[in-house]
Amino acid sequence: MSKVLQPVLKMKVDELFLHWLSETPTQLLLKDCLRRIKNGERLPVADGSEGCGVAPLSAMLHLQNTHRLLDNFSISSMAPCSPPAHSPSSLPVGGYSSPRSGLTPRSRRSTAARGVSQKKEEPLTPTLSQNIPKFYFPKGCPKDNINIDGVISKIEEAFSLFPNERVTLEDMGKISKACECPLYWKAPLFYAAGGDRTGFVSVHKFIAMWRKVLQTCHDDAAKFMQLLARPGCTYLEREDFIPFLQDVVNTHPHLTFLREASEFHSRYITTVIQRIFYTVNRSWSGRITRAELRKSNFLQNVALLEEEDINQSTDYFSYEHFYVVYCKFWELDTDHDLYIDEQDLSKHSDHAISSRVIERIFSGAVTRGRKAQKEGKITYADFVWFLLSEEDKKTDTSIEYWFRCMDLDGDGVLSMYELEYFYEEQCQKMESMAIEPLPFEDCLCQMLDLVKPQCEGKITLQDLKKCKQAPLFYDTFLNLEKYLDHEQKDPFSVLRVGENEGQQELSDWEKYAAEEYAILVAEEAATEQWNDGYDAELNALDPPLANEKYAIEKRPFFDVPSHDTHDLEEYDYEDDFE
Ligand SMILES: [Ca+2]
Ligand SMILES: [Ca+2]
Repeated sequence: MSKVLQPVLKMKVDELFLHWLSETPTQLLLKDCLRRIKNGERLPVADGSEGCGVAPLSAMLHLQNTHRLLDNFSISSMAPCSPPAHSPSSLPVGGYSSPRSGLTPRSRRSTAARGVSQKKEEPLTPTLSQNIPKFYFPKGCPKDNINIDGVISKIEEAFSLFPNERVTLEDMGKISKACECPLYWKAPLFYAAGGDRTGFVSVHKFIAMWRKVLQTCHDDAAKFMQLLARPGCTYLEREDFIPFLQDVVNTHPHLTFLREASEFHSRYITTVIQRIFYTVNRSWSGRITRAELRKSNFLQNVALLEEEDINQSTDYFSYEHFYVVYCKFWELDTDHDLYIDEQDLSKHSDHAISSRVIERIFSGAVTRGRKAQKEGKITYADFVWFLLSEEDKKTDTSIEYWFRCMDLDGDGVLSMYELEYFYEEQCQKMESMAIEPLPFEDCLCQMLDLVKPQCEGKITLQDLKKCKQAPLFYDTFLNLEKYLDHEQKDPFSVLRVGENEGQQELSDWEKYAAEEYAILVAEEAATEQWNDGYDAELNALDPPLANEKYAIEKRPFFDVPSHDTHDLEEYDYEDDFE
């Protein structure tokens, strides 16, 4: 067939050449070349050769480009341009047609018409189509030197050490290591091989599962996703992390004290899951993609779990951070039903936060996309997002969080009207404290100076991320206490902080959590001491009364008033995720 089409191709080439010749830039170029030749000048040539060869050369280049263009249209009729595809999904499907459908229309039309469309499908030499290397690897770029059989035989060896070559979750760590995975991949590996149904995994089942993973997934993000995601899913939802995190709670050496307090497992797990989504799920979709996982530091943190103190994982796993978040919530949630309303939240940080922005939080500005909530209430999970955003306004998620709150009409721009609306409340508060507030116009000038929006008078999310002054900006409108703190500071101190950025400084969140944790621990110690003395006295008088008093005074974590125990048992993870 290609022979039959040969003359047609030549015609096309001639046609394109003529077209090229008739173009104004070509004619100018040729005229210029002619002038140079007449004047005896040298001609600039790309490949180092000289002389009047330039015109034919560029003509050739032009033709080559044409070939490439055509090539893009007919690529599917050629041998696959990528390495033998490991999965059909490795290239986007939409842009290409199957070889058959590529040929059919041509054979039908070939006798009828001889237009451009006919020749578009002219099969080009495979070498040309193979010039486009595969560049899209959703499951990681395959490595040539991986010896799957070698890896498998190591795993078989590990299994052979167990009776009947069956391994329970308890011993799964050894298999995880044989797979060259971080230790805490053990539960995901166990469940992915069906271990939850039988209580163990057999060597055959496991190897069948792992071989498939190795063949289709070529980096850690792809493998982890494959293990955790539900079948056929290309993203991770909050619930997908539960078995993995429950195993961390059950087996991590730094969480032994948490193991005994099983009613708090779900709180810790909820906190970690919210922190994972807060940091990793940059799209706010509630679905972590492979690309998001790959870009984040989450898997490095998982790998470090077996080496470091769990509190070193300040982005996700820190127990101390969990303790701070949970205690802060407990203080606000006075009836301990795990929901808080506007009034509860306004008590945070001694009413420092503007009631107008709290109203926005409850309007769904930053909780949309999650399940419908109780009327006028937010959950503990929502509070995790609030506290992280409130105490560290430098992170991207926090900047987005407050932007959503302040962008009343949701047009992606903070208008002067929106800024004034929030500033008004700050002014009222200051006046009630006998502080003379800066007039809005002056404040606005300061803020525009600070943020330097690209488009005059319109502050966008991008502007706020770029200016590195988001904390000062947001606190001016949303948190009076912090705003007044900023005001008292030497204005150059902000700049000096910026200068040291190269060094690993604690984040605002890490500083806050460390301070609060120290305070909570000190309070706890004081309470215990007080209780000990008080108990001794009361015990002598009236034991039941003493016990009652004790129950009220104790810290929330290890002592939950008994009437709550029932609620906690009923309370499943689902509620936390709303
Ligand atoms: Ca409540
Ligand atoms: Ca707006």
